[in-house]
Amino acid sequence: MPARPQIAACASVRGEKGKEEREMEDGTLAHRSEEIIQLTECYSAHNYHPLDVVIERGEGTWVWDADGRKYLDCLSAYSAVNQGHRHPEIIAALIEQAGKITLTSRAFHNAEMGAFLQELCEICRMEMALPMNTGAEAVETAIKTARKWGYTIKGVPRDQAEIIVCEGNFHGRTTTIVGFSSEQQYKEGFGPFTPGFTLVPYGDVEAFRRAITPHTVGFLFEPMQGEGGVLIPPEGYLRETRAICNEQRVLYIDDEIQTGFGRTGRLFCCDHEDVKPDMLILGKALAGGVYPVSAVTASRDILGIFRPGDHGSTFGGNPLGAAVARAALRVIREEKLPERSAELGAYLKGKLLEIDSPVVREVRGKGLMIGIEIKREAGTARPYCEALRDAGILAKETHHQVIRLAPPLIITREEIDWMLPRIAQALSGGQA
Ligand code: IF1
Repeated sequence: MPARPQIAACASVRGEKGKEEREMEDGTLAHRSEEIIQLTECYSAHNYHPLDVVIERGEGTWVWDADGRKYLDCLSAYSAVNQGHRHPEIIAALIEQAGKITLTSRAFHNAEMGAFLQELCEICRMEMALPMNTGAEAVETAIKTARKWGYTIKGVPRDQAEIIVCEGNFHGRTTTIVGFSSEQQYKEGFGPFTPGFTLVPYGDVEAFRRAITPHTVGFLFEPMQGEGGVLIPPEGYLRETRAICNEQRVLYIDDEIQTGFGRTGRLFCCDHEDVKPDMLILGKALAGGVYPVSAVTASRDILGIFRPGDHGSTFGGNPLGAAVARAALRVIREEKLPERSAELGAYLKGKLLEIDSPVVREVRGKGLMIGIEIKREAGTARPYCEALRDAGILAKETHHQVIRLAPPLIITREEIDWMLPRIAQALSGGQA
């Protein structure tokens, strides 16, 4: 490669990492991927440590790398691509809307946003929605909503509002949100942080009850923790904390950015305990991984607290995102993705539990959000993810010990059957 000088310099700084050349099926060595990785690592801030695979194309459950190798995607871009890559109906909506108008700003109305929010509210059984773009922005929106609700409706004294959050939480990367993370690395070097958050252990109803004060305005939680390592709270936790929030007039703020839209085998994860949140925070699969669209949905007495000028976003509610999200919601409904996720997730988890592996500590999950926890004495999950990649399956480790399996919800039983022996081989302990 006639490398530009800066890239050559970066490559030498990078040293050993990423220099591997994997053999192609026809015996040739893969070079394009390596060149692209070098270029990327040279210019990109190193805020990630991706697996050494360059994805160039995707369709449905499958992706192809820059050297033509094919992989089954078991991450789905952290559950954003629940509908599968480039779902034809979603792409058609994108193209059709791109032929009309993409962005108006909220200084004017656009012809798509109203219908999008109506359809979203119907599917969420809510009355109002506030559209944003990324998950973190929607979480920030929920925090602002809970605080303003606390001051104007609940009567909390000015600037005294408290929000209870859980240890192991992941709600995004803004300074306010990382400020209440229990993960040191997410905060280290980024302070000072926003006050007003109280951490409690995840899954502990009594600890939650004890943390409530007259100034508590909200309980912000994930109904299953993804980044926390695919953690499921004890049965009854969602129901009991819901009841306490009702008693104490605390808003129950359910972050389903990752667990929403069928991922855990129900439309929303809180449906497993028949619980209805006060605020439901959505993102990722809301627009099928085709466009960043997020939203907070709630009742009129909660989202009704906003006045013009209180909050906003240049891109929030834009017509391109709205059209894409409408199609993405239609696909979830028409293809019964929550039902598929429940059925195929139960099948996959059942088969994974049958694998007799010396390195697996536990297999857990709901629907198609499954974690395989590797025993500490067998090392971290990373080399197993690398072995899976070499076998044609893309998964990413979380919290060092857990391999997360979260394929698109359109996955078929045949594709699961294709994966299973490969997963068994990677977990055989003989280091594939
Ligand atoms: C990254 C995890 C997944 C989320 C919940 C809000 C957000 C997320 C429950 C923020 C985002 C992502 C972001 C991604 C890694 C990822 C993740 F491993 F960190 F936990 F999905 F599993 N609430 N989750 O899961 O949404 O602003 O990113 O749109 O690379 O940081 P965002």
